Amino acid sequence: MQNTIIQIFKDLYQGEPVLFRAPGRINLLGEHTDYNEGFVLPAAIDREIFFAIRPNETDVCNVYAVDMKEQDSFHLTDPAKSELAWANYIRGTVQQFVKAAYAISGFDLVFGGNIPLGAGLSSSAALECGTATALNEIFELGIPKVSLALMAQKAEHEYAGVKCGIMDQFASIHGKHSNVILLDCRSVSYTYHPIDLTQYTLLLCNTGVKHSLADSEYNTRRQECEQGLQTIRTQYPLVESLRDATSAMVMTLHYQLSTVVFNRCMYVVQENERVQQAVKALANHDLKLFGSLMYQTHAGLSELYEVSCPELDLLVDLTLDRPEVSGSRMMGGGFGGCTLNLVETQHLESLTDFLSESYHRVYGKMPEVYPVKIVDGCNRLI
Ligand code: GAF
Repeated sequence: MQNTIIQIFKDLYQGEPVLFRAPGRINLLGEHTDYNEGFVLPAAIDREIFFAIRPNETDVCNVYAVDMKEQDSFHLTDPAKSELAWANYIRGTVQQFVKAAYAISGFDLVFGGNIPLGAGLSSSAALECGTATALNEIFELGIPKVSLALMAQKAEHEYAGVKCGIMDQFASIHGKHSNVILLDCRSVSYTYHPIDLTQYTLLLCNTGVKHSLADSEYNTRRQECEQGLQTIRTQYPLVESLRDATSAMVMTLHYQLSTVVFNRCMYVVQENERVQQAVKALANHDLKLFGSLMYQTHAGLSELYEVSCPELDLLVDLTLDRPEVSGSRMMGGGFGGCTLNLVETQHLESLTDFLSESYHRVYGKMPEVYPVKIVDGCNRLI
């Protein structure tokens, strides 16, 4: 893959590029908590995008997307959006550098990778973060990693219109081999926690669907949380975000919150508590407990937060009678994409067959199933 990207760069632009990689991410626990200033537990995975890049000493940025076989060119100072969805992640990122007056020039870039699109594995965050990391290095800007993640997040807000939290960009940049990241999304401070996967595999199972309401419902969930927060604050003024609320507080306000908003708030409060329990389970090498927290998260996302869908629910339900599965849940924003499963490695093959056949029987298509490994975040390769 890397060699193909470099060769295409040489064919298109001549000369020797510098090579970077940017990974996608999984999230083990802490879903829809990041924009509530809560806690998340993501990790970077061995599904990646490679970037061959070189400054071209003009003010034009030329980008070729190998997988799409599409080309985009834009002037550095032109803030316009492109008709090509993928191009906006790059344009949006470049604009963050321009707006902050960092000294960059135009560049030639070829990228391609193996992060499945629309699967909830943050291919867009990888595109933003890889671009940000590459610009930071080739123009020797010395921007700290946390700031790069925040710039990448802003690109997503402004050029994709999704008011995402910081989790995906943070994980792509800060990933660490064999570790999950406990990220406090309020202070953007973090600690690494090793996950002992000697006998287990993290298995993604892709429904192959992305329901069209995903982006609009995501923004609606943010508003509902904000609405709940305002009501909670009338009685508990010290609560700055849902991260500070407790189940008892939410219960007290049961009659002042609509059922929907009550459920959203309850889910977020409980999910933050689960993340804390999950970190303790990891420290105790207790992947059974960790897995049961994953199931609880799925139930919350499905019933209280209402961001699951029948395809995701089926894949999770299918694992319930399988003792080799410690935990299973939908992952990411919801309404499609993947489930994440914590599976005893020795039973991986039989489980994969079972899930694939059962899903096929109901939906008439095979889900894509991929075991993933936890790897380092964005870096320069050559
Ligand atoms: C998407 C968003 F981009 C993240 O910020 C996060 O909110 C996630 O959905 C849900 O946990 O991936």
